[in-house]
Order: sequence, then C-alpha cells, then structure tokens
Amino acid sequence: MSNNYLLDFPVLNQTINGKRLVYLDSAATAQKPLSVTKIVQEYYNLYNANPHRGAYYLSVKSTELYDTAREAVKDFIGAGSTREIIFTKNATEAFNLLAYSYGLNFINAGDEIVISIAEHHSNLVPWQMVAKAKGAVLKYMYTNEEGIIPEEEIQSKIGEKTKLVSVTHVSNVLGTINPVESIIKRAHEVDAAVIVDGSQSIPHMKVNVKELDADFMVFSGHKMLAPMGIGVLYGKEKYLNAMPPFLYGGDMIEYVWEQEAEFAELPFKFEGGTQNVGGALGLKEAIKYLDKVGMDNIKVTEKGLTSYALMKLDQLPYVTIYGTRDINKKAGVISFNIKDVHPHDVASILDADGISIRAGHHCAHPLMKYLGVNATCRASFYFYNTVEDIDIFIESIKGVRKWLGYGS
Ligand code: 7TS
Repeated sequence: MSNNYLLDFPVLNQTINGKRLVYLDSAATAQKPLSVTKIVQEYYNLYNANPHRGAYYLSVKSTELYDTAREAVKDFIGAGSTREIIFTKNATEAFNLLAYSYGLNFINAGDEIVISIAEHHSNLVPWQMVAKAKGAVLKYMYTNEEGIIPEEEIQSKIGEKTKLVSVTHVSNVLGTINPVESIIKRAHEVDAAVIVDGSQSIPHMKVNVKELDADFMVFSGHKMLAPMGIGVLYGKEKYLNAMPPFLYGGDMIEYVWEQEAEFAELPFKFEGGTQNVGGALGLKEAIKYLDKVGMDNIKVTEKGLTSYALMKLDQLPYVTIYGTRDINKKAGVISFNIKDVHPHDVASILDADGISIRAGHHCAHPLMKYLGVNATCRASFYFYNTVEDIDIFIESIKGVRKWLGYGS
C-alpha cells in the first residue's frame, strides 16, 4: 500500500537496520514536511535579521514575516486578535510564563488550583511551585477506570475556592479527549480562569479557542509539523493585559529609565529578547500544510488507524491497554503493556524491527502511580501513518514474548 506522504516527509522514507522505518511516536514530536524545513532554510538564506530592530530592508522583512506567522496562528486557533498570541519556546515555557506571571500574582493563600491526574509534568510541577509559594491548594480531578474525568468529579472539585483550572485537552498517555467544554463551563460558573493544554489536540483536530471559551491555551509547534523551539500561549486580552511580564529585557519594553521601565504592548510584553523567527515561519508553513490536508481529514484518518490498532491489540491476550476504547473519546495515542515484559525491552525489540514507539512514564508520574504501573509502552499516530504501519507494528508485538523465550 503506498503512502502519499512519503515524498513530503523524507525521514519516513528510509530503512533502518534493513527495515522500513515505522514512526509511531508523533505524540513526542511530529516529523517535518519538506515545505517546513525549506521555509526555515529560505529564511536564514535570504531574510535573516533581528526583527523589530532595524530600519533596513532585512530587519523590516524579518519583522513582517514574523507578524505573518502570528496571524497564521491566530486564524488557525480562531483567536480574536494577534495581541492574544504570544510566541514561546514550547508548551513548557508557556506554562511557566503562566505560573510565574499569572499564578504568583493572582493566586492567594487558601485559593485552589485544580488540575487532572493525567497532566504532563509541564502542567503540574509549575502549579506545585505556585501552590507552595502562595499557600494555595493543588487539587486533582481523578479519572474513572476508562481514563475519563467523570462529570461528578468536575462538579465536586471545581468550587467556590477555585481560582484556576488547568487541564489537558488530550492526554499524552491515554489519548483520552477530556470534557474540556464541561470543565470550562463549571470553572466560569465559579469565576475561575481556565488554561487548556492543547499540545496533543491542536495538531490533530480543529480547535477553536473562542468557541471553547478557554482563557488560555498552550501548545508546542514541534508536535504539529513545525520545528522544535517554537510554541504558543494564547490568552484573552483581559488576562494578558493584567499580567506582569515573565522575561524582562530587550524588545519587551516601551521605555526604560534608570529605576523604572514601561513595558511594550501585547503581545511584545511577553516576548523578551531575540525571537525564533525561523521557527515561527516554520510553524506558519506547518499550519499551511495541516490546512491543506484538512484537520477533519486528519481526525478521520487517525480515528481509523487507532480503532484498527485497538482491534488488533485486543486480539492479543498478553496485551493490556490503558484507557478507554471508545473511539469518540480517544485520539491517536495507545498506551499498553505486554505481560512479563518491561516496556523498555518492548521498545528495544520493536526498534530492531525499525519501529519507533515510546516507553516510560511519559512525563506523567502521578498518572502512572494512579494506574498502578511504573511505565507503559506508547504508540501514537499521525495522518502520515498507514494501516501497513500498524500491521508491521502488530507483527513485531507478536514476536516480543517469543523473542524473550515465552511460549506465546
Ligand atoms: N503537554 C502535553 C499534553 C504534552 O504531551 C507535552 C509533551 C507537553 C505538554 C510539553 O511539551 P514541550 O514541547 O514543552 O516538551 N509531551 C511529550 C510526550 O508525550 N513525549 O515526549 C514529549
């Protein structure tokens, strides 16, 4: 079966140890199409200059290009204005910006910060820091045995003391699509601000921040075909205007006196120092590529791959799958374990067959503890994967226990 995307993604079009590469770790980072790497190269070859600095051609051009990238992100997520789009290094930096700038200034002693047990450490450790610094309480919404946050949990954990709710849209471990609409509604009933971690949703499905009514949204470019080193914080202007800067220095100021400084307008107030213009342009090109494929098509393709893989894995009695099998509540991420085999050994055996999966705790220690495991294997899909990839993956899985000397 041919893969239409092989020409666009040279990295997928190669053999490793004599085996065709099967890349099933897009939840960690997505592969990059040629159009993205080309635009980054073109920027450095033809237009490189420090933006917002010069009156000369290249700097003006670089500034203009950077602005177009911000516009593309705004349109892609349905934000109201480019003032609401802050470029960061990645999702982790965006969370830290929020923790230092929003958390330390707007959360007080006795306030509650509510997250879920399925958060990536980047949406967990910063809130531990804020809770400790401010004497606030960090509360968790727990999932049911299917990995889903039940409505009662949302209603009971988010209450009058809640000042901030920060929750992932899609779990990077279980692939569960969380009921963020319901969480946002409940949080707004009690006047709490809501951060949605879109790291695993925005690359894979149409997300509109206005329709969701999220107060903040955080994501990384590298999981959506863009280069590493560019991420996004979306925030409603009313919040961003009230928040102090996170990084102080050049480019984020209006004027500096010896003892005082006046800060720049949004979004520049939050973009201290020389920015990653090449990365932003790469993100713009990635968005163009995703739009060309179509977010709805991407969702349908991944749904097909995920249900096929689940069906095949379910036929293997020694495989345990974590999280729901309801394909309407699940994105293209499957966490599983093979009886008696450590996930790292599974990943190494699959690697010998040219297959890339992730094994470990997936930066979600509290979730691992809650699930009662130390680690899992994780296969994650993107639109450039094929049914043939899944077949190769399943055949390799079937060989793991035999390889280690188990009967079946
Ligand atoms: N939030 C979620 C839901 C994630 O999956 C990740 C990265 C992050 C935040 C942090 O993104 P970063 O770009 O700042 O590192 N998740 C993974 C993963 O699942 N495997 O490797 C990185």
